[in-house]
Amino acid sequence: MELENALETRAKQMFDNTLKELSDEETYVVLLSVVKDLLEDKKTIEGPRKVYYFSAEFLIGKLMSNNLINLGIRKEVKDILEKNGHSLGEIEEIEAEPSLGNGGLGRLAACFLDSIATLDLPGDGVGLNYHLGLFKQEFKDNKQYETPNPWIGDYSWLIPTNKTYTVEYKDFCLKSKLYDLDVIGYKGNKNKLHLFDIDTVDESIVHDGIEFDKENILKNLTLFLYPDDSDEDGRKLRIYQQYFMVSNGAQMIIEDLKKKKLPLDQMDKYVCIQINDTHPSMVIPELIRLLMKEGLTFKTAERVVSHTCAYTNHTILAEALEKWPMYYLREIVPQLVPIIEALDAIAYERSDDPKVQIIDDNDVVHMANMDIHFGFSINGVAAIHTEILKESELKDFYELYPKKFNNKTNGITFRRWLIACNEELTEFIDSLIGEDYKVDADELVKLKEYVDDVDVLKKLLEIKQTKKNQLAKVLYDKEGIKVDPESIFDVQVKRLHEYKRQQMNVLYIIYQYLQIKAGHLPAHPITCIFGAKAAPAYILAKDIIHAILCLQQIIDSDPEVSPYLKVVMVQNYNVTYAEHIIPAADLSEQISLASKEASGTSNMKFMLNGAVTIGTDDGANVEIHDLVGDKNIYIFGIDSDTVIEHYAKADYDPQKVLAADPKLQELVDFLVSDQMKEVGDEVCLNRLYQDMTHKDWFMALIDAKDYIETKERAIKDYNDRYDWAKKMLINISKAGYFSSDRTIKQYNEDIWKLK
Ligand code: 26Q
Repeated sequence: MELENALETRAKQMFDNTLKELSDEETYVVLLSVVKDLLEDKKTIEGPRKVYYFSAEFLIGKLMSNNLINLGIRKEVKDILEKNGHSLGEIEEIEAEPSLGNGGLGRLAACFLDSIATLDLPGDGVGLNYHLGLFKQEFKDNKQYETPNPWIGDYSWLIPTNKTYTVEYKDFCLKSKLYDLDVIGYKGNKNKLHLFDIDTVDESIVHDGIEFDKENILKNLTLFLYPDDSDEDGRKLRIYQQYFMVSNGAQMIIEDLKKKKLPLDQMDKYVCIQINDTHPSMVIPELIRLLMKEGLTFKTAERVVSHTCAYTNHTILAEALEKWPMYYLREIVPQLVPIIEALDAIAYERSDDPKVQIIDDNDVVHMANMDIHFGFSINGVAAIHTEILKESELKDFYELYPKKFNNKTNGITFRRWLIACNEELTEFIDSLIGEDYKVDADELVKLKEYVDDVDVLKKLLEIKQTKKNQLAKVLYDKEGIKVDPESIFDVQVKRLHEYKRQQMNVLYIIYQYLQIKAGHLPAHPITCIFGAKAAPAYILAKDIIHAILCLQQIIDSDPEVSPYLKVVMVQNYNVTYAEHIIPAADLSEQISLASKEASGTSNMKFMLNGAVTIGTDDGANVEIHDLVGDKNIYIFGIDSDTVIEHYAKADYDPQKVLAADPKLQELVDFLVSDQMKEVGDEVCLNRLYQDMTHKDWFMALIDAKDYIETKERAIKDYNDRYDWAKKMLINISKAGYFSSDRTIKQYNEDIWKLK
């Protein structure tokens, strides 16, 4: 009643109307305003020690549904709205998604904030308030085009604060403005996500898609998430952004300690900074610099910062490890240069091995190296990933600092990835094992008791069908595409990258297409669903998107094939889309080249929603495999040791693989067939063909045969519906391990030690 009154009163105040009479947009604004007030009233989590999660990305997604769930009022709000002629689902649609991240790393940061608050740990996020999130993707002529993706309208969750700091660059100073977002724990108290911004950002400088003047820092500093780093101005802007984030964050932390009259030379007792990949690494020299300004000696400042900062590594791809030429830093943040040089000298004293230097012989700064020398913890994000770091990529560091290395297998928040996106499954699980699993995810193992219960299995299949029907509607509404909800939904959604091997999935589709043309129908009709954005300057990734879209068109216009095979690549895959797609998936494609996917997190989301994984023994797939056993996952491909050996010996040659397998050659040749060229761009298709047949750096061809055979087996198995439902149930029951609550407990026990 209280809530209903609050909504009515706000409707009157804001729109001089009753809830019933409001438009959906107005209803959203009223609800937003009331929920923000409820959040404001929540207690802030406090404690003797606090973690600050520094990250260039927080891919938070829409917030309404999540906030309602965590406040424990979703059902009540839904009922009130319904009574007044509104649907909560439709109201939630109105919110613009803040796409403040590229993919896994940014989404992980968002899941972590949810779990930190849920576990009642004091911990805030520190990042940037990008005005335009990751570009919006549109398809035209079977190609990707990028347009701006604004999310901050007249009404948003952002809370303007009076906090402001001065950030110094070589030639000018910028005054920051801090916006906060409340992060509420599940039925608990709150922390904050601090997003720094400047007042002078000018969205009107964007033209021709997402082009803009990269040199005008005053107008562009927080304009975009990660501007293109394919040219020098883009890379420099990245440094401006990163320094802005870390300097503001560091100043805020010091100000807070001073306000509480805590000794700065013991900062490590009160504060822990988790550095999310190398993007915030400049926080190390910046904190040292600021502490020295406060009167600490370099030695004391270096010691205290080294005990405050911890680093998470998310990749072993060499090209993604940030290295900045010293001359960039001299040009942008010269005040950090003497500090980095002093740190480099200390590192050199500890080891003169060139592989562990901070500044290399070419005067380039290796950010990860600085983190490892001057952080107290370094962690990988899945067991196999951490082992690879220790045994190969960061071996020399591991020998130097064995105790600093630890693993923290990633996790996902069940509040968003089950409770919010799959109400049907949530209610069913509640009815079987109660609600304790929502705060203790391991409780999900209790579902195993039902593995032979035909009624339970039947209901699981029914729920999956419901989610597939819902997705079919979304695909029709958003893309104008009709899919058969009775077909297998085979889903690969993730950033487009060669190592993730969407191109291998393409070969499977070609295989299936040719099979059907030859009169061999698949064991069950299949809908291959893709969602992926390619970095604007990543040519080959765009070529792969092009190939997928061409195949989509060819298959769609072929009545002989389309009843059995369908390809759908959705436009602008984002968190909101994921929330529709993942609950509807039957097969989860996790097919990276073994050793290359640090963890993956969508694999966990699919599993939790009852999809069965087809994948390589890579990243967290390895742990999923261990948990569910061979019968409940489809593993294929060469293992990570073999991959690492091929790279070491440089002996992989796609031509050899093709020469030994004429059928595979036929599939690859289809990429440049007349049929493809009729609907596609010859240049793009030839380029992809050349790369796959002469380079294939991520060895798609080596695994293609095994992949195709394994997928055929999965599709056959799907027809034994009860046996498949058992696999679904086992996957769900074992997903508890992948709750980010577990991950955060481990971060806290081993690294942060907050309480
Ligand atoms: C680096 C230099 C210059 C420009 C951009 C970048 C850059 C930007 C984004 C480098 C990396 C990223 C993002 C990486 C990422 O999302 N990694 C994923 O992290 C997930 C969470 O740990 C893992 O599950 C995935 O396996 C990993 O790919």
